[in-house]
Amino acid sequence: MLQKDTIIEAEKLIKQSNNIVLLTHFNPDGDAIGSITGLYGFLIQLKKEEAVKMILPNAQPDFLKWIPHSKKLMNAEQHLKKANELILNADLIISLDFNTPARINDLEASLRNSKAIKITLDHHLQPDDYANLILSDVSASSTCQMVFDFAEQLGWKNYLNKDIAESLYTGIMTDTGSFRFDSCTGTTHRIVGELIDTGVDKSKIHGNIYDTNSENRLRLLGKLLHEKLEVLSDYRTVFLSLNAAEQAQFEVKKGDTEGFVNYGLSIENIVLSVFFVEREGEVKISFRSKGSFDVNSFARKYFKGGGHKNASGANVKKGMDEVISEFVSAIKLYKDELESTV
Ligand SMILES: [Mn+2]
Repeated sequence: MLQKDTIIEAEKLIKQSNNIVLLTHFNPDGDAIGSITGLYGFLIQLKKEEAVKMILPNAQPDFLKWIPHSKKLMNAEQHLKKANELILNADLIISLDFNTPARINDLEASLRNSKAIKITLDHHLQPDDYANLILSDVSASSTCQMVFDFAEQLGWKNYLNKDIAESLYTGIMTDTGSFRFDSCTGTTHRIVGELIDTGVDKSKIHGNIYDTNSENRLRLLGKLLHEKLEVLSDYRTVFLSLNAAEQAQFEVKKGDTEGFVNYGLSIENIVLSVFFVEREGEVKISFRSKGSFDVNSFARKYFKGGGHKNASGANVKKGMDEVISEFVSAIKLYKDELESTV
Protein backbone atom coordinates (compact mmCIF):
# COMPACT_ATOMS: atom_id res chain seq x y z
CA MET A 1 0.00 0.00 0.00
CA LEU A 2 1.00 3.57 -0.61
CA GLN A 3 1.88 5.95 2.21
CA LYS A 4 -1.16 8.01 3.14
CA ASP A 5 0.78 11.27 3.60
CA THR A 6 2.31 11.13 0.09
CA ILE A 7 -1.10 10.40 -1.40
CA ILE A 8 -2.67 13.36 0.35
CA GLU A 9 0.16 15.58 -0.86
CA ALA A 10 -0.37 14.29 -4.42
CA GLU A 11 -4.11 14.97 -4.23
CA LYS A 12 -3.43 18.53 -3.09
CA LEU A 13 -1.10 19.07 -6.04
CA ILE A 14 -3.63 17.61 -8.48
CA LYS A 15 -6.42 19.82 -7.16
CA GLN A 16 -4.39 23.02 -7.40
CA SER A 17 -2.92 22.35 -10.87
CA ASN A 18 -4.47 23.53 -14.11
CA ASN A 19 -1.86 22.08 -16.45
CA ILE A 20 -1.33 18.44 -15.70
CA VAL A 21 0.60 16.02 -17.90
CA LEU A 22 0.34 12.27 -17.44
CA LEU A 23 3.30 10.40 -18.91
CA THR A 24 4.16 6.77 -19.34
CA HIS A 25 7.05 4.79 -20.78
CA PHE A 26 8.32 4.09 -24.31
CA ASN A 27 6.73 1.03 -25.94
CA PRO A 28 3.74 1.27 -23.62
CA ASP A 29 2.27 -2.03 -22.45
CA GLY A 30 -1.07 -2.88 -20.87
CA ASP A 31 -0.07 -1.52 -17.48
CA ALA A 32 1.28 1.72 -18.97
CA ILE A 33 -1.83 2.46 -21.05
CA GLY A 34 -4.16 1.10 -18.37
CA SER A 35 -2.69 3.18 -15.57
CA ILE A 36 -2.51 6.43 -17.52
CA THR A 37 -6.09 6.16 -18.85
CA GLY A 38 -7.40 4.81 -15.53
CA LEU A 39 -5.99 7.76 -13.61
CA TYR A 40 -7.34 10.06 -16.33
CA GLY A 41 -10.80 8.52 -15.79
CA PHE A 42 -10.65 9.54 -12.13
CA LEU A 43 -9.32 13.02 -12.93
CA ILE A 44 -12.16 13.76 -15.36
CA GLN A 45 -14.57 13.19 -12.52
CA LEU A 46 -12.65 15.69 -10.43
CA LYS A 47 -13.54 18.14 -13.23
CA LYS A 48 -9.95 18.13 -14.47
CA GLU A 49 -10.71 17.05 -18.03
CA GLU A 50 -9.56 20.36 -19.56
CA ALA A 51 -6.45 20.48 -17.40
CA VAL A 52 -5.05 17.04 -18.20
CA LYS A 53 -3.04 15.84 -21.20
CA MET A 54 -1.84 12.27 -21.66
CA ILE A 55 1.44 11.76 -23.54
CA LEU A 56 3.12 8.58 -24.80
CA PRO A 57 6.73 8.61 -26.05
CA ASN A 58 5.65 6.44 -29.00
CA ALA A 59 2.57 4.73 -30.39
CA GLN A 60 0.32 2.44 -28.40
CA PRO A 61 0.11 -1.09 -29.74
CA ASP A 62 -2.95 -1.98 -31.81
CA PHE A 63 -4.21 -4.55 -29.30
CA LEU A 64 -4.70 -1.76 -26.75
CA LYS A 65 -6.50 0.72 -28.98
CA TRP A 66 -9.93 -0.23 -27.59
CA ILE A 67 -9.03 1.04 -24.12
CA PRO A 68 -11.33 3.82 -22.89
CA HIS A 69 -9.93 7.33 -23.47
CA SER A 70 -7.00 5.97 -25.46
CA LYS A 71 -7.94 8.15 -28.47
CA LYS A 72 -6.89 11.11 -26.31
CA LEU A 73 -3.35 9.78 -25.91
CA MET A 74 -0.82 11.96 -27.71
CA ASN A 75 1.90 10.03 -29.52
CA ALA A 76 5.04 12.15 -29.06
CA GLU A 77 6.74 10.54 -32.03
CA GLN A 78 4.14 12.21 -34.24
CA HIS A 79 3.88 15.44 -32.24
CA LEU A 80 7.29 15.81 -30.63
CA LYS A 81 7.35 19.63 -30.52
CA LYS A 82 3.87 19.87 -29.03
CA ALA A 83 4.60 17.10 -26.50
CA ASN A 84 7.80 18.81 -25.36
CA GLU A 85 5.95 22.13 -25.04
CA LEU A 86 3.22 20.56 -22.94
CA ILE A 87 5.79 18.94 -20.65
CA LEU A 88 7.88 22.09 -20.30
CA ASN A 89 4.82 24.25 -19.57
CA ALA A 90 3.00 21.89 -17.25
CA ASP A 91 2.63 22.74 -13.60
CA LEU A 92 2.29 19.12 -12.58
CA ILE A 93 3.65 15.98 -14.28
CA ILE A 94 2.67 12.51 -13.11
CA SER A 95 4.93 9.74 -14.44
CA LEU A 96 3.27 6.34 -14.40
CA ASP A 97 4.82 2.88 -14.66
CA PHE A 98 8.46 3.94 -15.10
CA ASN A 99 11.25 4.55 -12.63
CA THR A 100 13.73 6.66 -14.60
CA PRO A 101 13.38 9.44 -17.23
CA ALA A 102 15.54 7.38 -19.60
CA ARG A 103 12.42 5.25 -20.19
CA ILE A 104 10.72 8.05 -22.10
CA ASN A 105 13.45 8.45 -24.74
CA ASP A 106 13.10 11.76 -26.65
CA LEU A 107 11.02 13.34 -23.89
CA GLU A 108 13.65 12.83 -21.21
CA ALA A 109 15.24 16.28 -21.52
CA SER A 110 11.96 18.17 -21.30
CA LEU A 111 10.86 16.12 -18.29
CA ARG A 112 14.13 16.88 -16.53
CA ASN A 113 14.08 20.56 -17.50
CA SER A 114 10.41 21.21 -16.83
CA LYS A 115 9.65 23.53 -13.92
CA ALA A 116 6.60 21.42 -13.14
CA ILE A 117 6.22 19.61 -9.87
CA LYS A 118 6.91 15.97 -10.65
CA ILE A 119 5.26 12.92 -9.19
CA THR A 120 6.30 9.33 -9.84
CA LEU A 121 3.62 6.68 -9.43
CA ASP A 122 5.27 3.34 -10.11
CA HIS A 123 5.98 -0.20 -8.92
CA HIS A 124 9.43 -0.77 -10.47
CA LEU A 125 12.42 -1.25 -8.21
CA GLN A 126 14.77 1.60 -7.34
CA PRO A 127 12.91 4.71 -8.56
CA ASP A 128 15.14 7.64 -9.58
CA ASP A 129 14.91 10.60 -7.28
CA TYR A 130 14.33 13.25 -10.00
CA ALA A 131 10.69 13.57 -8.90
CA ASN A 132 9.49 15.85 -6.11
CA LEU A 133 7.13 13.22 -4.81
CA ILE A 134 7.69 9.49 -5.22
CA LEU A 135 4.74 7.17 -4.84
CA SER A 136 6.48 3.82 -4.98
CA ASP A 137 5.16 0.39 -4.07
CA VAL A 138 7.44 -2.32 -5.40
CA SER A 139 5.19 -4.98 -3.92
CA ALA A 140 2.24 -3.86 -6.07
CA SER A 141 1.39 -6.18 -8.96
CA SER A 142 1.10 -3.28 -11.36
CA THR A 143 0.85 0.47 -11.58
CA CYS A 144 -2.86 -0.08 -12.26
CA GLN A 145 -3.22 -1.66 -8.84
CA MET A 146 -1.47 1.40 -7.37
CA VAL A 147 -3.89 3.75 -9.15
CA PHE A 148 -6.75 1.85 -7.50
CA ASP A 149 -5.03 1.98 -4.10
CA PHE A 150 -4.37 5.70 -4.58
CA ALA A 151 -8.01 6.41 -5.46
CA GLU A 152 -9.37 4.20 -2.70
CA GLN A 153 -7.28 5.83 -0.01
CA LEU A 154 -8.44 9.25 -1.17
CA GLY A 155 -12.08 8.25 -1.01
CA TRP A 156 -12.47 8.48 -4.79
CA LYS A 157 -14.02 5.05 -5.09
CA ASN A 158 -17.45 6.47 -5.80
CA TYR A 159 -15.89 7.77 -9.03
CA LEU A 160 -14.98 4.23 -10.15
CA ASN A 161 -16.87 3.35 -13.32
CA LYS A 162 -16.70 0.73 -16.04
CA ASP A 163 -14.28 2.77 -18.19
CA ILE A 164 -11.78 3.14 -15.38
CA ALA A 165 -12.27 -0.49 -14.41
CA GLU A 166 -11.52 -1.73 -17.95
CA SER A 167 -8.28 0.24 -17.99
CA LEU A 168 -7.12 -0.95 -14.58
CA TYR A 169 -8.20 -4.55 -15.15
CA THR A 170 -6.08 -4.61 -18.33
CA GLY A 171 -2.91 -3.51 -16.59
CA ILE A 172 -3.35 -5.87 -13.65
CA MET A 173 -4.07 -8.79 -15.97
CA THR A 174 -1.11 -8.16 -18.28
CA ASP A 175 1.44 -7.36 -15.53
CA THR A 176 0.55 -10.48 -13.54
CA GLY A 177 0.65 -12.90 -16.49
CA SER A 178 -3.13 -13.29 -16.13
CA PHE A 179 -3.11 -13.31 -12.32
CA ARG A 180 -0.44 -15.96 -11.78
CA PHE A 181 2.76 -14.16 -10.75
CA ASP A 182 3.77 -13.95 -7.07
CA SER A 183 3.06 -10.22 -7.20
CA CYS A 184 -0.64 -11.05 -7.62
CA THR A 185 -1.88 -11.25 -4.03
CA GLY A 186 -5.16 -11.52 -2.21
CA THR A 187 -5.28 -7.72 -2.26
CA THR A 188 -4.87 -7.77 -6.03
CA HIS A 189 -7.77 -10.19 -6.36
CA ARG A 190 -9.97 -8.14 -4.03
CA ILE A 191 -9.29 -5.09 -6.22
CA VAL A 192 -9.98 -7.10 -9.38
CA GLY A 193 -13.23 -8.23 -7.77
CA GLU A 194 -14.32 -4.63 -7.36
CA LEU A 195 -13.37 -3.88 -10.96
CA ILE A 196 -15.41 -6.84 -12.20
CA ASP A 197 -18.38 -5.63 -10.16
CA THR A 198 -18.55 -2.49 -12.34
CA GLY A 199 -19.52 -4.75 -15.25
CA VAL A 200 -16.23 -5.20 -17.13
CA ASP A 201 -16.33 -7.98 -19.70
CA LYS A 202 -13.36 -10.14 -18.68
CA SER A 203 -13.39 -12.51 -21.62
CA LYS A 204 -13.71 -9.63 -24.09
CA ILE A 205 -10.66 -7.91 -22.55
CA HIS A 206 -8.68 -11.15 -22.54
CA GLY A 207 -9.57 -11.78 -26.17
CA ASN A 208 -8.75 -8.19 -27.22
CA ILE A 209 -5.27 -8.63 -25.80
CA TYR A 210 -4.32 -12.25 -26.32
CA ASP A 211 -6.32 -13.43 -29.32
CA THR A 212 -4.74 -11.09 -31.79
CA ASN A 213 -2.29 -13.37 -33.57
CA SER A 214 -1.71 -12.81 -37.24
CA GLU A 215 -1.18 -15.97 -39.27
CA ASN A 216 2.47 -14.97 -39.73
CA ARG A 217 3.02 -14.54 -36.01
CA LEU A 218 1.62 -17.94 -35.17
CA ARG A 219 3.73 -19.59 -37.90
CA LEU A 220 6.83 -17.74 -36.70
CA LEU A 221 6.22 -18.93 -33.15
CA GLY A 222 5.85 -22.47 -34.47
CA LYS A 223 9.13 -22.24 -36.34
CA LEU A 224 11.01 -20.82 -33.35
CA LEU A 225 9.66 -23.44 -30.95
CA HIS A 226 10.41 -26.22 -33.42
CA GLU A 227 13.80 -25.19 -34.72
CA LYS A 228 15.36 -22.71 -32.33
CA LEU A 229 14.46 -23.70 -28.81
CA GLU A 230 17.66 -24.29 -26.86
CA VAL A 231 17.24 -26.27 -23.66
CA LEU A 232 20.00 -26.26 -21.04
CA SER A 233 18.47 -28.89 -18.79
CA ASP A 234 21.34 -28.91 -16.29
CA TYR A 235 20.73 -25.23 -15.74
CA ARG A 236 16.90 -25.42 -15.88
CA THR A 237 17.14 -22.79 -18.59
CA VAL A 238 15.75 -22.39 -22.09
CA PHE A 239 16.25 -19.70 -24.67
CA LEU A 240 14.99 -18.65 -28.07
CA SER A 241 16.47 -16.21 -30.54
CA LEU A 242 15.15 -14.36 -33.55
CA ASN A 243 17.45 -12.71 -36.06
CA ALA A 244 16.78 -9.99 -38.62
CA ALA A 245 16.51 -12.39 -41.58
CA GLU A 246 13.83 -14.46 -39.85
CA GLN A 247 11.93 -11.29 -39.02
CA ALA A 248 11.97 -10.28 -42.67
CA GLN A 249 10.85 -13.73 -43.79
CA PHE A 250 7.81 -13.66 -41.51
CA GLU A 251 7.15 -9.92 -41.95
CA VAL A 252 7.45 -9.42 -38.21
CA LYS A 253 5.81 -6.24 -37.00
CA LYS A 254 6.36 -4.42 -33.78
CA GLY A 255 4.77 -6.29 -30.89
CA ASP A 256 4.64 -9.59 -32.78
CA THR A 257 7.21 -11.22 -30.52
CA GLU A 258 5.52 -10.03 -27.32
CA GLY A 259 5.07 -12.99 -24.99
CA PHE A 260 7.37 -15.39 -26.87
CA VAL A 261 9.66 -15.47 -23.85
CA ASN A 262 6.95 -17.02 -21.69
CA TYR A 263 6.65 -20.27 -23.63
CA GLY A 264 9.95 -21.64 -22.33
CA LEU A 265 8.69 -21.60 -18.76
CA SER A 266 5.94 -24.03 -19.68
CA ILE A 267 8.50 -26.85 -19.93
CA GLU A 268 8.55 -28.98 -16.81
CA ASN A 269 11.33 -28.12 -14.37
CA ILE A 270 12.49 -25.00 -16.27
CA VAL A 271 12.87 -21.89 -14.11
CA LEU A 272 14.56 -19.44 -16.50
CA SER A 273 13.45 -18.53 -20.01
CA VAL A 274 15.22 -15.99 -22.21
CA PHE A 275 14.37 -14.49 -25.58
CA PHE A 276 16.89 -12.66 -27.77
CA VAL A 277 15.70 -10.56 -30.68
CA GLU A 278 17.75 -8.46 -33.09
CA ARG A 279 16.37 -4.95 -33.28
CA GLU A 280 17.91 -1.92 -35.00
CA GLY A 281 21.48 -3.07 -34.58
CA GLU A 282 20.98 -4.15 -30.98
CA VAL A 283 19.95 -7.32 -29.29
CA LYS A 284 16.94 -6.94 -27.04
CA ILE A 285 16.84 -9.56 -24.31
CA SER A 286 13.81 -10.58 -22.25
CA PHE A 287 14.23 -12.66 -19.11
CA ARG A 288 11.48 -14.53 -17.29
CA SER A 289 12.01 -16.68 -14.24
CA LYS A 290 10.07 -18.66 -11.72
CA GLY A 291 10.28 -18.45 -7.94
CA SER A 292 13.45 -17.34 -6.23
CA PHE A 293 15.69 -16.87 -9.28
CA ASP A 294 16.18 -13.11 -9.56
CA VAL A 295 16.47 -11.97 -13.19
CA ASN A 296 16.51 -8.30 -12.17
CA SER A 297 19.93 -8.67 -10.55
CA PHE A 298 21.13 -11.08 -13.25
CA ALA A 299 20.17 -8.64 -16.04
CA ARG A 300 21.72 -5.73 -14.19
CA LYS A 301 24.96 -7.55 -13.49
CA TYR A 302 25.64 -8.94 -16.96
CA PHE A 303 23.69 -6.81 -19.43
CA LYS A 304 23.06 -3.42 -17.75
CA GLY A 305 19.36 -4.18 -17.80
CA GLY A 306 16.81 -4.75 -15.08
CA GLY A 307 13.14 -4.67 -14.22
CA HIS A 308 11.48 -7.02 -11.79
CA LYS A 309 12.60 -10.13 -9.93
CA ASN A 310 10.80 -12.52 -12.31
CA ALA A 311 10.60 -10.35 -15.45
CA SER A 312 13.44 -8.21 -16.72
CA GLY A 313 14.99 -6.95 -19.92
CA ALA A 314 18.11 -5.46 -21.46
CA ASN A 315 19.38 -3.98 -24.72
CA VAL A 316 22.90 -4.81 -25.82
CA LYS A 317 24.82 -3.19 -28.67
CA LYS A 318 26.55 -6.40 -29.81
CA GLY A 319 25.95 -9.16 -32.31
CA MET A 320 23.50 -11.95 -31.59
CA ASP A 321 26.12 -14.73 -31.38
CA GLU A 322 28.28 -12.77 -28.99
CA VAL A 323 25.35 -11.91 -26.73
CA ILE A 324 24.16 -15.50 -26.60
CA SER A 325 27.61 -16.86 -25.80
CA GLU A 326 28.01 -14.27 -23.03
CA PHE A 327 24.68 -15.34 -21.66
CA VAL A 328 25.57 -19.03 -21.74
CA SER A 329 28.88 -18.34 -19.95
CA ALA A 330 27.15 -16.25 -17.31
CA ILE A 331 24.41 -18.77 -16.64
CA LYS A 332 27.00 -21.48 -15.99
CA LEU A 333 28.02 -19.57 -12.87
CA TYR A 334 24.50 -19.99 -11.51
CA LYS A 335 24.18 -23.77 -11.59
CA ASP A 336 23.67 -24.17 -7.85
CA GLU A 337 21.25 -21.31 -7.62
CA LEU A 338 19.20 -22.57 -10.56
CA GLU A 339 19.20 -26.12 -9.19
CA SER A 340 17.89 -24.95 -5.84
CA THR A 341 15.34 -22.48 -7.23
CA VAL A 342 11.92 -23.00 -5.71
MN1 LIG B 1 3.90 -2.18 -14.81
